[in-house]
Amino acid sequence: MNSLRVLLCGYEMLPFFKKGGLGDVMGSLPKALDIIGVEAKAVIPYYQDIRSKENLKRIGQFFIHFGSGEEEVGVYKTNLPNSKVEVYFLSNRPNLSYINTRGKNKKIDQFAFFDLAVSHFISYLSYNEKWLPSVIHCNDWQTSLIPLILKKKTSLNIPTLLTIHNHNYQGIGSLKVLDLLHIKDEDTKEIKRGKPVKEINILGEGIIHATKVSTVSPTYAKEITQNHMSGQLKYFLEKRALEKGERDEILGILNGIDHTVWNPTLDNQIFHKYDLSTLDEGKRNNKEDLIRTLSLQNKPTFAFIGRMVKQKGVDLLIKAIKKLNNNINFIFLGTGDPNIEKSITRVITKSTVSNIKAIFDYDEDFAHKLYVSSDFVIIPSHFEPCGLVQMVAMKYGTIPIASETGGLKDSIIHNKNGILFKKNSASSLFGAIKHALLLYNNQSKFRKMQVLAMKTDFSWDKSAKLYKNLYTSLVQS
Ligand code: NHF
Repeated sequence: MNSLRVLLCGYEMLPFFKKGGLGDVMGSLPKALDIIGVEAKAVIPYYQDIRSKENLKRIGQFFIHFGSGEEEVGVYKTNLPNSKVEVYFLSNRPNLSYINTRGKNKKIDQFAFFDLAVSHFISYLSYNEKWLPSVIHCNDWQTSLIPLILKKKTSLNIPTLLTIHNHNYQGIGSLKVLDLLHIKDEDTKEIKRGKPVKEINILGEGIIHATKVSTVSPTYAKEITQNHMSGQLKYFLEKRALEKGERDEILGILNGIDHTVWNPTLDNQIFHKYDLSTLDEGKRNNKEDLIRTLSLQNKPTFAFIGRMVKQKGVDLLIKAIKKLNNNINFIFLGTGDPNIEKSITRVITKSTVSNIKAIFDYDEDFAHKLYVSSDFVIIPSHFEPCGLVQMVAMKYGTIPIASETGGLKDSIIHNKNGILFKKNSASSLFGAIKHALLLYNNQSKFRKMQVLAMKTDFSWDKSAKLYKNLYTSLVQS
């Protein structure tokens, strides 16, 4: 076993279970790693949602000591579709069937359970599947206790990489979770680090204990480490920097997208397939079908596709839309915070602007149709670690209009393959929409931008190689 062997751990993974962008990454990065010779496997919880869709084979079980009892963890396995990548699912009815929504501590306890289970699963893998990972790749707070548990509760000495996909979700809650894990007093002291703390910050513990920390774009890496965007994480980032020294920077590796899923020449979910040579016709036909489906007229069409949470900047968009006239179509697709949904509904009912539609649903099929049929997608995020919407849109020749932040800044070249505007500024967004309309009216310039957008390479090729280099450096250090 000389090759690089990486176990990716996460709480979501396409096509099995998806809540957000991490699901896309978990579903596509392992395949890209496999292609360049990294042996990648993944492990996620076996939720009831997955159980009811996939009839997976149980291959074994093991026991863990959690709280006051011995808990059985079932192991299931299948392949990531169209690849050799093996995906393992850990089951435990009380703790891993659903994502707990009743109180933050419940969720923390259940992912502490998952992290403890993963830490034991590594020995299971080695013994039963004859495969011992050389690197454990954790993702977001839900798997951020793994580095601490490996150090405190096992004799395994395997380097860990923690990738932060969104610093806003940190897993903050009662220190009692340490009792469930049987992590002793002396370690609790370590967590308190000489100051009184009432709560544990799980992402913070991951930052302290992981061998290496990365995030999903170079600009976001700078934003969270230098530009005071990290909020409560600041303490942990500074602590790590102090302990590890300057050479241990938080690395930003831009995500890629799966071009077998997001591709106008292959996509069975869009009305009409097309490529660069049939771009005009393809876009026109798709747009005609969309506007017919939604009873709209043929006007420049803008879309917002994404979770309706504060981060995504719908507030800015609403301010800008209120100033626009009737000469555009606007379609919102996504679900989330009911207050944000209500604010959109209010604009639709009160505004003089017709031609605004909202579909408050997580509808992957309709998302494909909307990406392909719109002229522009707007991504007004207050911050965006990487962002996948702009990459997908560009692949379909749909022009992104995005805040100049995080991965949006790293993937869009202003006025070449998209339009950037000043983050957190509704007036700058309004200016960008005006600019987009001028561009739309100059069809040759607009087409040139569409072609450049479609030609931009957002495949995983480059980034998978960067991960490979990073894993190699961890194994060698
Ligand atoms: O692309 C996957 C995704 C990011 O910006 C996105 C986000 C959540 O906020 O890395 O994670």
